[in-house]
Amino acid sequence: MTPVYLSIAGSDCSAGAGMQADLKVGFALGCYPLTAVTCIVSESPGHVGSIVPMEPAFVAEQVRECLAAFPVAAVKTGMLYSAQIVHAVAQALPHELPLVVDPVMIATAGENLMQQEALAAYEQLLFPRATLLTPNLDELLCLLGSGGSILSAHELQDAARALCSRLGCAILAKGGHLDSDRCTDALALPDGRVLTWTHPRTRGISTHGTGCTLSSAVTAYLAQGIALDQAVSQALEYTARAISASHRWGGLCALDHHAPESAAHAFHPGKN
Ligand code: PXL
Repeated sequence: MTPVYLSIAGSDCSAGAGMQADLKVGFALGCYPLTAVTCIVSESPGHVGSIVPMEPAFVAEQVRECLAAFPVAAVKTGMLYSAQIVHAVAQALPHELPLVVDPVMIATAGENLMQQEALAAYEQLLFPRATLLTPNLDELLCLLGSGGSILSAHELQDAARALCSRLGCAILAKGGHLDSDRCTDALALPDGRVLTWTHPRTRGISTHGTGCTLSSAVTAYLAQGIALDQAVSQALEYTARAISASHRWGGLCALDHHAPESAAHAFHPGKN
């Protein structure tokens, strides 16, 4: 049976991030991705216009509707925006499903995607239930509340370990914003292990939606029954492929989630 997962996320009309990224990843990885929409964002790469949040009760209604009708095997949260939406989601979610929380706070372009008060609600209601949190550098510093900086892969690992022991859930600290030629990502696990992956940086492109793509890919692999460390490893590979195959629209960039072979199949169906 096709694995099903539920993404609770915002809509990005430019189809790079948010639920549009979740849909692309889910179908590319052979899953059926359901989407409960939290906000509608008018944006394009490098620019966020307006954010229209949904009624919290309506977000919860979408979640319950999906859970009642489909065999959901894993859940991901993306942009939740407000404390009220975090509350509504926490109430609607069952405790037993694997839960990936992408703590979306700030867009790559710099705009706030979360209201300040939502942080306390996340800490109280969602982090204690998360299987995995996927903060980028800024989010990691904010969650640690240390006001410091993370400058090296080593510091990234220490920060991931510190947040993991504080929250008791696995932390995938994304080092994509570190200033170096190679990117390191660190996974701190509650059993004390810290795993790292290092890969060369893809230069010359400025993507949007990589965080959503990565957290969605981890959720898709978890929905397929793959163990967390393997799910993260495969999701990092998938995201690196999507970045290197991204569409370039003049100065803009959108991730491509189709392997070259599947594009060829789509264009030449008679030849196979
Ligand atoms: O990449 C973070 C993100 C998440 N969700 C939505 C977004 C963005 C970034 O722009 O629009 C809906």
